[in-house]
Amino acid sequence: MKFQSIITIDRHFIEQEKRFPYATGEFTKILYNLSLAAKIVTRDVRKAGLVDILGITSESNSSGEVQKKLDMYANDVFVSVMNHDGIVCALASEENDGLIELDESSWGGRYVVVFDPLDGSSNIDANVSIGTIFSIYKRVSPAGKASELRDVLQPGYKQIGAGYVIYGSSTMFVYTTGNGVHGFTYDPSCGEFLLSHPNMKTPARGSLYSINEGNWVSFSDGIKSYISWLKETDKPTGRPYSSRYIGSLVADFHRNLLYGGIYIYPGTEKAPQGKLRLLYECNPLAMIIEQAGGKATNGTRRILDLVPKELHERSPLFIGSPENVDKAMEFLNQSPA
Ligand code: P6P
Repeated sequence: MKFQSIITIDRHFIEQEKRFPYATGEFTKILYNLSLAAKIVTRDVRKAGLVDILGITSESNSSGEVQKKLDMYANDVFVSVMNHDGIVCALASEENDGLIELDESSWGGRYVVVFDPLDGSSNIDANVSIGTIFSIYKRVSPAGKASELRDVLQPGYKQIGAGYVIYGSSTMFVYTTGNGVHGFTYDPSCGEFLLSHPNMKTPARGSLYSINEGNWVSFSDGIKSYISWLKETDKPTGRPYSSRYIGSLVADFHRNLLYGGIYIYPGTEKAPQGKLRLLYECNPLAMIIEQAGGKATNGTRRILDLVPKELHERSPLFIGSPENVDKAMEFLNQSPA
């Protein structure tokens, strides 16, 4: 029986590292630690319905969202594996108000990790796919001292790595270090992430659109015109498009990355800057989509060019196939916001 070449994620990390002649292996260790945390979280997400980690806590996070036990557990897992060998000097998470306190042994760390440990957690009890999203930067503050907020408030184009884990019908780890996007599917029988989607590319145009149309009344005229245009019948442009929105960013993003289309979370009356966070949702997915040939804007500017001012700041997000994002921008730029 002829075997496909079986490439584990660890082997892929090492092969990617060869592109950097002076690599010390520290960056690779961060990727390894992230994949280890993903294996631990996937084990507990899979049995969430069986043990008492479903349901809600009395806590809420920096955005005032009630925290699900599983997302707090996931946060602890990622923090503990990241805070292990002094390579990371600064950690920031959706679940923590400020920078996560790391001990003095981390002061020599040269890297920064920003993450959303379990996005879409409001869907946990309904067994809907959820995800982890992460970004990796080089520190900008002087080494040997405690990290500073400026280490995490970097524009997205400074990311040296980004990715997500989707806990769906199978668990996948999808990442980029600026050399294409690569997807690995978890095989629980051997406890390995195996390369299943090498060099992922999103279609130039797709016919899926993802937006919460429940917010229709607060959409700008440009967005209303664009969505209405998608619903018209026009065979040459593949319209009407299909609406697909599960309300779990990683699941909606991953499907559109593979099939083509656009995901939109615009400003609304309730959230004028949109609901999604720039640092640990928009930026990592924007790096992934650009590496896969797609685009990501906030409606006027490239997401990766935005300079964050606050840790949990939000941004409108238009992300997906390049032709779909360009068409949406045409409508937005025709009508006043
Ligand atoms: P809405 C989940 O809470 C989340 O942050 C994303 O995963 C998801 O895409 C979005 O919010 C859904 O928001 O307002 O449509 O329910």
